[in-house]
Amino acid sequence: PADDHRSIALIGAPGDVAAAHRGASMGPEALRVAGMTEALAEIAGEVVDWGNLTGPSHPGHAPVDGLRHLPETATWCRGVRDTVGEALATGRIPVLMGGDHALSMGSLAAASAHCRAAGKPLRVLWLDAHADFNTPETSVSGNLHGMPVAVAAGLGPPELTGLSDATPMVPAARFHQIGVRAIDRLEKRTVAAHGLPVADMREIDERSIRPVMEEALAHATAEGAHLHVSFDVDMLDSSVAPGVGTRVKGGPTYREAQLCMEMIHDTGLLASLDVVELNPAFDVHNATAETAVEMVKSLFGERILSRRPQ
Ligand code: 4U7
Ligand code: MN
Ligand code: MN
Ligand code: MN
Repeated sequence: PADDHRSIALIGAPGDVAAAHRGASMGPEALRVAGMTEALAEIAGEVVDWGNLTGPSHPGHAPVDGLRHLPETATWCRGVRDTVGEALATGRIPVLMGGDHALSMGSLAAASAHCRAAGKPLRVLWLDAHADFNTPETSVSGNLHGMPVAVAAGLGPPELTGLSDATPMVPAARFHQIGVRAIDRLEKRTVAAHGLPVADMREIDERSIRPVMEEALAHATAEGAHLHVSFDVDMLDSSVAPGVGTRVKGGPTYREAQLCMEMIHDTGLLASLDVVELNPAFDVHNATAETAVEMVKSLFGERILSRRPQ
């Protein structure tokens, strides 16, 4: 597919109210310091940094009915939804810089409304160590950054499942998850009950990244879908990405993850992106932010040689 040169809207969302550890609120600035804007300008063409959204800071409350900071999370997600929606409506590719992963409920709400209005199929690639498929009933933490996929699929509190113009925003079958290696005991049952398509690390180990990604991308390619990529930086093995709130060993190597990104670019379908869960409070000399920027460069077409390998 031909490279399209739609302009990119960089949107900072410094919200960490839905995470276990504070500090993801420093993510957008750390990504800028690591050169996100310049990298995108060089590879993808026109980039405009729309600055940071504002929203509630972390109140430090205990969970209520199995959910922590529901009103604050909903406020952040509405802001993200409206701004990502504006970027899509004006023909731009929104790149959301989080912030915690609950913010993706806002970008998915926008992407799904946009696709419904345009009559376009939506596919979501969820790159994460976690399935993020908890509900208030299954969650051990009550933290909403562990629930965005379930919410998008219609499970959870109405304040969130109703963020878009239809419920579910994105049916479970339209997700593909890559890199998963930590699912909670009860969460596993929900994943099975709803048939969430998960390529876990064992599958990647046994089959290797390329066929797994080819399969995950085949549906989007066949449909000419709007492809939304939600990149939770903790997808990367914790040795290459220490700067996240929930580190998990046994993840994709730097090159395996970069190959995922290169293959996504080659589809020509990337239409919206989240980069979330970077937590500079845990990082070492901003190295995880720099790695995340390298991954985003590959997503937008940076390659080792200028020719495509056979
Ligand atoms: B992330 C967890 F219990 N499953 O629900 C939970 F292990 O957005 C972690 O993927 C969720 O980083 C991780 O709290 C959320 C936990
Ligand atoms: Mn995660
Ligand atoms: Mn599939
Ligand atoms: Mn996540």
